[in-house]
Amino acid sequence: MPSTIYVLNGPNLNALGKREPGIYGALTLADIEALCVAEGEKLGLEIVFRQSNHEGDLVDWFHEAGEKAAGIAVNAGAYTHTSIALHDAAKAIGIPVVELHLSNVHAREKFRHTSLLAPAAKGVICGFGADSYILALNALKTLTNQTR
Ligand code: DHK
Repeated sequence: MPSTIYVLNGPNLNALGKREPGIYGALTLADIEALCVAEGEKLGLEIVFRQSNHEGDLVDWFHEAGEKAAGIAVNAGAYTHTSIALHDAAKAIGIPVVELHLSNVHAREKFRHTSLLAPAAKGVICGFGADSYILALNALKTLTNQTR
């Protein structure tokens, strides 16, 4: 049975493609979902791909993934920098969380240099555009081979 990985996306990522393409790239979130599903097929991972602009949805999906999945790849958008609730949710579940970003947040505004989620994550990938998602899935493949 393939392991299930939740790929979760936070606020404003529904606008990818038209949102600051010089920073976030030309691909839409649907394009990125298709790339993730294709990579999942290669890796033997079933991908559950979701986006919400609401913090509580993301918290609920962390808990759902904790019951149903082997790991989470999450681009929490701006909630990365503000959300104690997502930090606590990542700590409340027993599966690895990989934080990811399209842009290199460390080369941008200072307020993006802090992640409240990162201390609760297994690791962080940023700066590789849509490839950040692919790298996160590969990291989770390795991590979940080590766990379930
Ligand atoms: C996406 C966002 O929406 C920002 O709030 C983060 C991240 C960076 C990204 O690069 O994917 O600061």
